Amino acid sequence: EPVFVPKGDKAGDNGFVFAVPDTYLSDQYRPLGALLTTRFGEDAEQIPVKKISIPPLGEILDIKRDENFSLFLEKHRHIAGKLIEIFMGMRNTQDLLSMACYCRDRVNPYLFNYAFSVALLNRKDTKNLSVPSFARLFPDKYVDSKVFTRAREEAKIVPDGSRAPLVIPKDFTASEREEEQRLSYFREDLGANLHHWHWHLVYPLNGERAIVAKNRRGELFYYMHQQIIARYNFERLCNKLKRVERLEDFNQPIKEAYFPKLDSVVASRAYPARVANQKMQNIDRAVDRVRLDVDELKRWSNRILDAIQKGTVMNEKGQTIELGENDGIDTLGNIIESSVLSPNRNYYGDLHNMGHVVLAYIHDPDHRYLETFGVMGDVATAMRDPVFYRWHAYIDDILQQHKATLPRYTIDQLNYSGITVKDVKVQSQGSSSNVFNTFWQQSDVDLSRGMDFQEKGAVFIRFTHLQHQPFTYKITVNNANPTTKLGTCRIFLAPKFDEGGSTWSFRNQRLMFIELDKFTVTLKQGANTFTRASTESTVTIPFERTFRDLDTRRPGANTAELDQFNFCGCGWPQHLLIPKGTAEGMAGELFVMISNYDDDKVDQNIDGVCSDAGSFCGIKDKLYPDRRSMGYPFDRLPREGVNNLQQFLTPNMRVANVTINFKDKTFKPKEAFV
Ligand code: CUO
Repeated sequence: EPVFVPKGDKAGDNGFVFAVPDTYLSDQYRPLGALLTTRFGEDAEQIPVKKISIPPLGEILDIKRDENFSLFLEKHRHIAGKLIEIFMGMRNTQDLLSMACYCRDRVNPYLFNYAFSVALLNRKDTKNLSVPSFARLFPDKYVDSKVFTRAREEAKIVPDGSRAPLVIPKDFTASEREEEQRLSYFREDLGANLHHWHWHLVYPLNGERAIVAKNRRGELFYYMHQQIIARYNFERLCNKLKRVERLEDFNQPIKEAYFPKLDSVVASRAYPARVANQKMQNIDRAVDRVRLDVDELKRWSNRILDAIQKGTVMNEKGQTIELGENDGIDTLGNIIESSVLSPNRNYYGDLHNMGHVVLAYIHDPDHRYLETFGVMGDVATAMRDPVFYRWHAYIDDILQQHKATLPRYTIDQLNYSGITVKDVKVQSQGSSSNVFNTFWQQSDVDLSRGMDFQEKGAVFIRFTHLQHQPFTYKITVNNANPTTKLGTCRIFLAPKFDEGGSTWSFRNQRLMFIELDKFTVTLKQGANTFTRASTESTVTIPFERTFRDLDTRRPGANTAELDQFNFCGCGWPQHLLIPKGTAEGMAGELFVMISNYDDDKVDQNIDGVCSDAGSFCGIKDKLYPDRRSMGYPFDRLPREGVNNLQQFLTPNMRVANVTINFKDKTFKPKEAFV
């Protein structure tokens, strides 16, 4: 018999003892009963919940409801792991719902949302449910805090249906005097930050081994973040800035500052700023159970670099594990990040996570000002801060040192006998061949669900973000073999020149290639021409999914159509597929390769959901969909005698010269580029 959430908990029938709550959140407001009804609306849906016995929450409650929550803090990670285990352990969805209701009322909201989302994504009985967009639940992590006052005003005065979208200016965190501000459209992009949050949700650090130990997760940590750095560097060159400098010297002042202008609704505090020229400092914060000397980060780095030199790591039992040609990067990714899969966290430490923590507490390392962490402390907001890229460039450099020890690809490992790429073209409508067109576009997102106010209905926020005109690739391939062959078409893009206007050495340019797409092709004997739309990319998720729920609350919205986009939020946003380019036209090199499918294929059926951003996110509940090392063929140093891209090419590869034209014009929502 379903009843509402239990009141006055007592010993349960399966031996668990309830944590007896003093109050329910809603009980405090019971004297205001009538008001409560209006607040939630008389037509609010009431969901029956089964009465069950549940384990005590214990230390899970150590993170207070009004604290900020960080996956980079060991204490928070550990607690999140516990809560995930509880949600995963519920016998059926009814019990899960009861548990969720019970926790929702007691547990820190970010922690609850994170752990519950991980469980929904990983439980067999819920994995086809959609996880609500994080930006809609916690818009405070994505939107200039000023907008909330305006939103409340708008909602109070204007009836639902007639409200105008609230426009957020494109540049709200700094003026043009700060050159780093040229990259704010990338760092503060809603879709990029949502992708990053979602990636870490799909690949948690703690929790049941089955959830953490996803296929090649350490390698994907390396590759997905390497690609973010490559994309960031590409954008920097578009904006006449040098590639990001890795944060290597931990005693040097950090010249870039960041002032987030975000308020945490849960913590009722502004996210602290990071002023210019601060240095990393030793952390000693009892409240967060974290104490760490900056020197410790260097010690961990040196041990990892030492292991890379030796080609082996040592596990906790003192045994030696080889860093193999194919799986060494996976082990190292888990060591550096670090996840519970690290073979020796005691020795190799927690380098990447603790770097985030030290940078996130740089303004109050010993808690004397009772301040919480800055944006670097949270995967939902970290990409906003310029120092994120400096830190990750440092992490990537270590992983690249491992890649530099690997055998170089031989011509045989690169070539596909009998296959020649004859021609590569990009076509954007209305432009000559090999031109990408970029511009500013506005999009509306309804964020009212994450806002706590009485008024019903939607309040739309209007963002301005980079966008490109959709385009198609047209690729001609000759198959001189006597039979039909299968190949994997791999498409990458890099700037043609470095920041000084010179052509690249292969060693440097290989790190600049951003993956655009990867798909299987069937090659009959002789000439084959195939086309592929930019929207089909296997690194991105569709525009509608980043900005999903866009129209669901507007009259006449096609909710069925939007529902199909509601599954998987992990994936680079389609609107950032192509870097900004320049007004005068930025020269790029589009690289296309057809590799031998026999060496690429992974035998599995990937029909179904969540396969469209496989390159960055893997495929839900499946093996990573490409057997090659991630980043192939650019993940290693070149063979002897190759100094530039042309020398690297084998007949199954081809490079097209392309131009990225940026038009400094802002188009209205859904308005097409003309
Ligand atoms: Cu994604 Cu540092 O790993 O943020």
